[in-house]
Amino acid sequence: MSKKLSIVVPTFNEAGNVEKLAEKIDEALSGIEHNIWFIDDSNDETPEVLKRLCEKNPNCRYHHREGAAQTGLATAVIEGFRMSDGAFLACMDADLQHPPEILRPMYAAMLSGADICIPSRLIRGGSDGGLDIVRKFVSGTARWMGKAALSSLRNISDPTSGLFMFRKDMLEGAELDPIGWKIMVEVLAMCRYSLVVEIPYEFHDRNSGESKISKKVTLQYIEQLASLRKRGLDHDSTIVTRWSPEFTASMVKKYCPVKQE
Ligand SMILES: Nc1nc2c(ncn2[C@@H]2O[C@H](COP(=O)(O)OP(=O)(O)O)[C@@H](O)[C@H]2O)c(=O)[nH]1
Ligand SMILES: [Mg+2]
Repeated sequence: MSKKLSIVVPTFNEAGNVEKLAEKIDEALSGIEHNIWFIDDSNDETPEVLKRLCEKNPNCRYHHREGAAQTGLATAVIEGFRMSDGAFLACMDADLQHPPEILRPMYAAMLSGADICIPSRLIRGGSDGGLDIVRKFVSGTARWMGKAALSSLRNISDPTSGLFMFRKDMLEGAELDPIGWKIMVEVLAMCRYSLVVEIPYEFHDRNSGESKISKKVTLQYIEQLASLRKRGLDHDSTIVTRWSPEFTASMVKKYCPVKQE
């Protein structure tokens, strides 16, 4: 069975980040078969930067879409999931707020039998240090609302982030139709799975450029939750396991140790 990993990265005006991100992902996943799919809605020079990057890095692919800018994050990620060829799929932001080094421990969780691996800022060993007080408040409220609305989010410590990895075959038969940005919420509510593994990670400041979050995105999230209360599957029997930093390190050693050259 293939163990290939595809990382889907949505981009909107991330020219200053994509090359560094690709380099760090390749470094983090040395020895692991992987590719990186940039799904781009930019209206700046990002497509040219991506074109050059893909010409020199055989692990990189990009798909540029016209006319979806700033409304297209979730559709971009879904398009990337469908296009990519990995047996395991990950979603990661382009701005290096999600540290690429976390991909190897996430991959170890998948090889150990997880259906989904969700890194968390909110368990021992994690940190949301990159957020200012307003974003902390908004993010805390979004989590609370999600858990109140959906059984699939109830036992997940950090359900509203955009960083996760899962088995591609979970998409078969799943009707994903997200409004707005919260693609992981959609996957958690609409796919079938039984084991979720959480591992700790440290959230960082944006490397370059600006956040594109807006009030509209917040309103779309509320709309999405209301819709998922009707459409979402029941997940009361899902098992959620939390790995400590020490256990995570031991699982990396066991399943995908870094080979010394
Ligand atoms: N393809 C695509 N990507 C987007 C869009 N909006 C945001 N992104 C990307 O989604 C990720 C998260 O966006 P960001 O602005 O960093 O949000 P924040 O981290 O919540 O402040 C980044 O990689 C963005 O480039 C969009 O409309 N289309
Ligand atoms: Mg960001």
